[in-house]
Amino acid sequence: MPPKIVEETANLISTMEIRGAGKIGRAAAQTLKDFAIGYRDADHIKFLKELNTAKETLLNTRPTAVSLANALNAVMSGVKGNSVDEIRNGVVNAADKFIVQSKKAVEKIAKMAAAKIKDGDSIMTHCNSTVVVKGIINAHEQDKRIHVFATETRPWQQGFITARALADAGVDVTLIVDSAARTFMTETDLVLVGADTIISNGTVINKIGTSQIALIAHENNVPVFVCAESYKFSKTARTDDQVTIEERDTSEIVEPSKLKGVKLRNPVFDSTPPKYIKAIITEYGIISPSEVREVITKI
Ligand code: RUB
Repeated sequence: MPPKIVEETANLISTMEIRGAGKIGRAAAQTLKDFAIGYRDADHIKFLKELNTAKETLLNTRPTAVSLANALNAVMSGVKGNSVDEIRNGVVNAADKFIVQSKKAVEKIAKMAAAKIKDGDSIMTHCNSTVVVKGIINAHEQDKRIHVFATETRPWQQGFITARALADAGVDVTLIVDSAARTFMTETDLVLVGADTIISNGTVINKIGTSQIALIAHENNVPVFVCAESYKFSKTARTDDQVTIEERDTSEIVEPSKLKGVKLRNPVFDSTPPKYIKAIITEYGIISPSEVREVITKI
């Protein structure tokens, strides 16, 4: 049985109260740290076993964002020594390091994304990405006159979170339904989206519908920029079929009794091929999708 604190975070991630690839990674790292701090037994072998169970419990919450696995592995890489104290210190230090670096990366990428936005630009974004929202707000704070199309993002409506955050910051934002993306792409100068997982061939896995938006952007010669911290890069997946696309309960789409006899599917992420992506903005700089492989070997 995983400890209560781990079960609680796992539950918050599964039910999407904690959501978004970066936040999921940081919450998981923080939880392993809190578990280690609160551990009271003196048996270090038992501690290691329980740490691994905690890690697996957190890992099994959502399958698509590699940021979760990368965050947990970063924390577990701090495990060394033959006593509970040594192991605890290692976990705490590694978790702190991951969280600090992750937040720094978000700030750095947001600055670079803001620099891509010109005065007068109209931006389209999909879902809710912390780093994208920060980048847009940065550009607005630089007194650039900008406008944002935020897609609703069915079925969870994360676009509402994006639109609310931008409006609260004073950004001129219009919420549109997902199927209006093509209609408004003709008024869009650039697309900014986040990522859950980036694989070595430059494919970006993000919220379902991202690939349609990227395709429409491509048709209209509108550049698509993906904002992604390096812990969203997968060191193992070589093709997109090696990444599990999460399928959530279909009751998120419609109350099942309303459509008796109708099959429903609810995949919540999709893959955007590299040819539809202008560049990926990372804390190490702005790279083309073809450079992902090289960056992965360095991180
Ligand atoms: C969120 C989503 C976001 C990425 C990036 O999906 O697809 O675009 O996770 O977010 P969900 P961030 O709501 O299903 O978790 O930039 O905040 O890491």
